Amino acid sequence: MITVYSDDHRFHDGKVELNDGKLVPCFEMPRRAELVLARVKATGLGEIVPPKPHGLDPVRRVHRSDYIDFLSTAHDEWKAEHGDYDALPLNWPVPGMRRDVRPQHIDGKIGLYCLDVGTPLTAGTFRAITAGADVALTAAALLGTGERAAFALTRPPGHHATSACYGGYCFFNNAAIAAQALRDAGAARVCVLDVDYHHGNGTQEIFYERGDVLFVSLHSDPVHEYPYFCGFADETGAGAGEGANLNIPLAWGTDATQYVAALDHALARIEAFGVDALVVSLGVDTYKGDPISRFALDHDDFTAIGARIAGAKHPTVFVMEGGYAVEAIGVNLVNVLQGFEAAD
Ligand code: SP5
Ligand code: ZN
Repeated sequence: MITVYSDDHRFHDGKVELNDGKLVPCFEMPRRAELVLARVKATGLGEIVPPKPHGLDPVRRVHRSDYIDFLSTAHDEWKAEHGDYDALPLNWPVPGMRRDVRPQHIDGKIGLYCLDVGTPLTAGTFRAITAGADVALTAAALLGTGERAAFALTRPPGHHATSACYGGYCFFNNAAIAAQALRDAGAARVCVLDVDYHHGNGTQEIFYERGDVLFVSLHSDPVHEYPYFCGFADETGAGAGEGANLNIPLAWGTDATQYVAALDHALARIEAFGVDALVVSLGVDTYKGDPISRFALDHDDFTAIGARIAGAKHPTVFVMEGGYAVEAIGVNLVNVLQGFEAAD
């Protein structure tokens, strides 16, 4: 399997996030991608290629232009107002307040375009996420050249980013950008299968009213887990998208047996829908040693997950998402890819 990778992810390197009421070093760090890359090399998974520049037009297919424009200047505006350190929001337009008056101050804008206080926006964020989108787009394009699968080794992750809101360590929704690119390249029906520990609220929002992109997510039940305010089983899509959204919330402590049963249910739904290509939002924060998560999967279980996904027999783009047990991330993530390859 070809891996697409760019060093530019390093330009996004947040210092601290608010966790459990304390400022702690960011869980989402450059070393994550570096250890995955090292594991790809050590296992001989396949060729590693750089991304091709695609520009922002394919990003505009899933994100609002005013949001992309905001991200492109946000840190400069923050720096001019506050100083040269990471930007974080402090105020939000909750129900009962106004979203229709465009704020002129960066502190207002950042509350409008951000969903949590755990996602520092840094001086290099825009450069990193632009490269990240190129990585996802280059991986998606490989399917059109006859590759059965490709791996977009990218960070920061993407699945919490909605059409016009960042958060959950995510800015550009790389999986959604890849899925849309596959549609635009001629795939009539595409599925995004999200196996990250957290619900992919951004991907869900982007495709919620569309019948051409199925979104299926296995995740920790939002009654007790981030992102808390969506990801429930009764969210099934709307309008033309009714029936094209499947959430499978799972309990804290979910083990491999329970997880694989849920995955088989998800794959059956994908089979029934019928798709031309599959995008996997590949988070490995389902690992038992993850510092912010509460599932119980072990190294070998990731191999089994990859094999199960291969059984769907669709051209597949894997897009890296979460996974914060950094020393284990390379093994866990590449195990999925090796399990997929071995099941061919
Ligand atoms: C892509 C992705 O995996 N994003 C995850 C964002 C999670 N942000 C909130 C983390 C809160 C963790 N709190 C649990 C701490 C356990 N003591
Ligand atoms: Zn996650």
